[in-house]
Amino acid sequence: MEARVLSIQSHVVSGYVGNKSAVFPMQVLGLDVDFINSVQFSNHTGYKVVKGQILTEKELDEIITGLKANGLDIYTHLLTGYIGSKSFLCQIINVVKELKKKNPNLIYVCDPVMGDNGKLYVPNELLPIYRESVIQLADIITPNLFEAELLSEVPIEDISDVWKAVDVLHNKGCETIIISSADIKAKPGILYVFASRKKEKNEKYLMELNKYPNSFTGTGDLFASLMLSWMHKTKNDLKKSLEYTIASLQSVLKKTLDNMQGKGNDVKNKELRIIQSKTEIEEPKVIYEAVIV
Ligand code: PLP
Ligand code: PXL
Repeated sequence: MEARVLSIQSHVVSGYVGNKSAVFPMQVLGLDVDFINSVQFSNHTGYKVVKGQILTEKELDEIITGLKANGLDIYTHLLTGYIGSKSFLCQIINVVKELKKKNPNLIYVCDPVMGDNGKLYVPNELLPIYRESVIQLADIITPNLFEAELLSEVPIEDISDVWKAVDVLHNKGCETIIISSADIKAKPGILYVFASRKKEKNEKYLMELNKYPNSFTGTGDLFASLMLSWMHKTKNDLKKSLEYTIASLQSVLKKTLDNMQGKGNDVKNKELRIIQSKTEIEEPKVIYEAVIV
């Protein structure tokens, strides 16, 4: 079946986060993507000035009402990322429920963006909503380590804690959990990817990557969109999807780093080179294997 994706994320006029990071890879991989821009900002929030507009929950509802009125609200996938307010998140919950009513097989891929490295960057009040309402509706979630800790309420120190947190999240009703870039204290310089799918049986994978000496903005958004695309294209082969996703992601990071050479660490030089990586997105060359746990 053909994929019809609805992606509700940020738009930035300049640079690559949110929909700007997620939409092109999905389109290049052949998915038909409709996108709603939850904000329209000049640039991402890591720059010294940010200007623009925020879509309200009422405006989101209006757009969905228009789609519905024309019978355009039939999607195979919904993708959401950074959401900045409680009222918008509650409206997203309504959208998920309505789209799932229209297509009971709809796959909801949720990146529960809340913070990183111990720091929350959304209002506190979003946490219980993600924990008690959103995770239950999501088919695939892609939290980072900090978000997995917040959602599961399991403190994470080592790898066995990660699997405990993953089990808590499965028990809340989410089938597939992917922790996209985990920096475990005991293993500096290594970045882990954890993935677990619980259906009739439980499938678990671990990837060990060498960490790039820099951090970039928009990688989480790119990760989720690549995972969605590859799960569709491989007919839900979790292992292959992880390997292809990481291969493309690392190619984008390498191109981005190469482009920074001699230009300095200025925030605008760190924008992901997604367009320039079109070939590597279409034909990922697998280097890291996902190992069965
Ligand atoms: N950096 C590297 C080197 C990665 O391989 C990955 C993905 O696994 C990421 C970053 C993704 O980071 P995040 O999901 O925290 O944006
Ligand atoms: O990558 C997440 C993200 C989404 N939306 C906006 C952002 C960022 C990260 O900085 O600024 C507006």
